[in-house]
Parts: sequence; C-alpha cells; structure tokens
Amino acid sequence: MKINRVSALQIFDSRGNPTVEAVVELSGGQHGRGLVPSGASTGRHEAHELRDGDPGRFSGRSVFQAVANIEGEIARAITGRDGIDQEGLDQILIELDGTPDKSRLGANAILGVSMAAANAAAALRGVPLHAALSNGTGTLLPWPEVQIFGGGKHAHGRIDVQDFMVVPLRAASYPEALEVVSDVFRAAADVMRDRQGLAGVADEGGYWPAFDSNEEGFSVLTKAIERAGYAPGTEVGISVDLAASDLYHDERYHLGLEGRSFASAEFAAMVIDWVGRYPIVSLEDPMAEDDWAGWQGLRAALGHRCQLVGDDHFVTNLARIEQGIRLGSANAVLIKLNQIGTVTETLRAIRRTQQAGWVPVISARSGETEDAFIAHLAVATNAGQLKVGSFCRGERMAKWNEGLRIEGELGTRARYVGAGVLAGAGVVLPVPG
Ligand code: 2PG
Ligand code: MG
Repeated sequence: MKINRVSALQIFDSRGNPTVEAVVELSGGQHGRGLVPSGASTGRHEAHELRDGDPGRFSGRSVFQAVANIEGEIARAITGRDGIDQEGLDQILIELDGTPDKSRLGANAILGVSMAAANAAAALRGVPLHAALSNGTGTLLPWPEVQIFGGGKHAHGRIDVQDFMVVPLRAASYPEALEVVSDVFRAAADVMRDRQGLAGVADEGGYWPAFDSNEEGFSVLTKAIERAGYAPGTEVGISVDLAASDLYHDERYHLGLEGRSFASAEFAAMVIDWVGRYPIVSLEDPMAEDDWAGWQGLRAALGHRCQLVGDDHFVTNLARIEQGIRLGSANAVLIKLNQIGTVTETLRAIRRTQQAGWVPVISARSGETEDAFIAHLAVATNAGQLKVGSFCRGERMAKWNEGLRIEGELGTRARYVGAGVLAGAGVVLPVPG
C-alpha cells in the first residue's frame, strides 16, 4: 500500500514547548500519527532536535522548519513509496538527511514521520501497533519504573539526583505492579506533607522535594515505601537516574546541593556506598556519558547485584552500545526513540542489547506527549521494562494505561516477569523478591 500524503503540525509537549506531530496517510485511506517527545537532560551524542532559534517565537523553540521539512522535502521523497516497508522508509529518510546526527532535516522531523508510518502500517493491517511491530511475537508486559521525586534539570537543580524511582519486586502482574507503585506514590505525598518538604512538581510529575542532601532522597523514599505497607528491598526497590553527565564539568562530579565535588573514583565510591545502604536495584547514568573507565569500574563493582543503565552514555546509538558491550561498561540500555531518530534504528538498538544478554529499558522523555507509542514498543520487543516518569499527569498515564489495554487485549498470552528480566543480564538482586 502506497503513501498518499504526508503532513505535519507544530503541537505542544507536556512542558508547553513546541514539538512535531506528523501524519502519514496511505492510499487506502488509513493513516497514522507520530508525536515527538523532547528531552531536557540530553546526552551530547544524541541525534539533533531541529528548533528554529528565533528568539521572537517561543524563545527560539518553535519547530516550524522541521514541520516544513516534513511537508516539503520528506513528503516529496516518500509519497508513492510502500508504506509498509518500515526499514526501507527509514533508510530513505536517513539518506535524504545525509548527516550522521540527522541535523539537516531534524531528528524530530524524521522521527515523527517514522512513527507515523509505523502507526499507518498497523492501521492498514487492522492490528494494534505492538502486534504490527512484532508480527505478533510481543507478549511481555513491562516492569514499571516510576518516579517519586524529581530533581536535576527537571526541577531547576534543587536536588542533584534527577530521578528517584521505585520498582515493585513481588507483584505478579502488570496491573498489580501499577497498584504497588500507585500506593507508594500516594504514601510519598503523605510523607512530604508531614515533613513540609514539598517544593513543587518536577517535569515528569514526581514531587520536587526540599531536601538538605541527595541521600535524604533515599531515606525518605525508603520511608514512603514502608508507609505504603511494603518492605523496602524485598517488596519494593529503588531505582535511580543520576543523570551524572549533568553533574560533570571541569573533570569532576559536582553535587551542588551539598557543595561537594568528586574525582571519578570518589564519585563511584559514594554511589557504591549508597547501594550498600539503601535498597537500590537499578542505577541509570551513574557516571558521565564519556567516563568509560568510570563506567567499567562501577560495572565491575556492582554489575552482579544492580542494573546499570546507560542513557546519555549510549543514546540509543548502535555504535556506542557496541563499544559498551566490548568494554563491559554497563548491563542495560535506556531506549529513547528521539535519541536516534527512526523506529528501525531504535528496534536495532533493542535487538543488539538483547543479543548481548543485556536488558533494554524503554523510556519516555521529560517533555512528553499524549502518544503511547512506547508502551507498544515495550511489549512488541519483549523489552520487559518501561520508564515513563511519575504516576500522575495525562502524558505519563497515557503510557501506563495503554499497557493495561494491551494486557487486556493479549488476554492469556500476556506475560509478566517483573524484576525477573534482570536475571538474563546476570543481575542477582541482594534480597530476591
Ligand atoms: C532521562 C529522561 C527521563 P530527559 O534522563 O532519563 O527521565 O530525561 O528526557 O530530560 O533526558
Ligand atoms: Mg536518564
């Protein structure tokens, strides 16, 4: 079935910033939409998000050029092409752009079209997106990773650590897992009210805490887990995204809240100490993106008992993932469509991660939309993990809720292994759930 029409629109993300929506229409009348998210704590090696830079419009953040690129050059290149051949289409887009980081047409323009084409193909086949992406082989519902406190660039740096998250360790199904995290999210609100420690809401919906140290985040989160009636470390674990690239400058790691700075090995020692004293089961970007030696050291120290996820470190980029596998720098890869810019390259990054015996974590961005594409991507690839931010706000709940719909639709084919996904990567949690 041929592509009949390609169009685009400037819409707004969950921060109210402009972003791209693309629509691909097939000659049979079916159409698909792709809404592009946007990060704040972005990695240096990500694909390029094209913004207009006109200070007079949305402080330079408008995406009219990306929209024009879709409706002009991209539309001309793919109209009349086979709308079902995702790999072929994505290859045309990559070659049309011609730059290694998709900076000419914009990764946001390219990704919008790539996602829209995937949705159009699913509509044509009359199946849900996850089934279209996987030819029906995706059946694993994700282990949810849910933000309770937000910091870093998502909360004006009020606390250095970016995401304090929880993961259910004993839930037997995806709906049960959501019930557990929702309990902890509400209990954390009570704890924060009692402490009068609420400073606002961070970009992904988590509480923006007024803490005196980063470590206080771990102790208060542990209390919130207990207050919700769960045992920390056996029933609910802590997952943390340090987004350490944002803490690293002048060759040192800085904790601004505490007025302290560290050499790489000292910073790693502090992280290892945290893991020894709090029920932390997953660490994302614990070291800066290009501190390969720091990553290797941490993996040697913690890789057997903790998931070590590279986000800015890998940027969903196959070449960087290959290097990580070669050097043994992590055991998990955060997957964000807009870090690389096409559905096909994202699927390849996931596949390579799985082939290496590592685990992919499908992730939203801090600037999100109502699009639930990533819930389908998680199930389609049997990735087994999904990180969407907190347990509130429409753009976050759209993904969690879509997982519930997919589970219902899969019926008895639906699988859930929760923290069991880590076993494949050789991670044995200190106190198994
Ligand atoms: C991250 C994401 C989501 P951003 O660092 O993992 O928490 O943030 O989209 O700002 O990169
Ligand atoms: Mg991250």
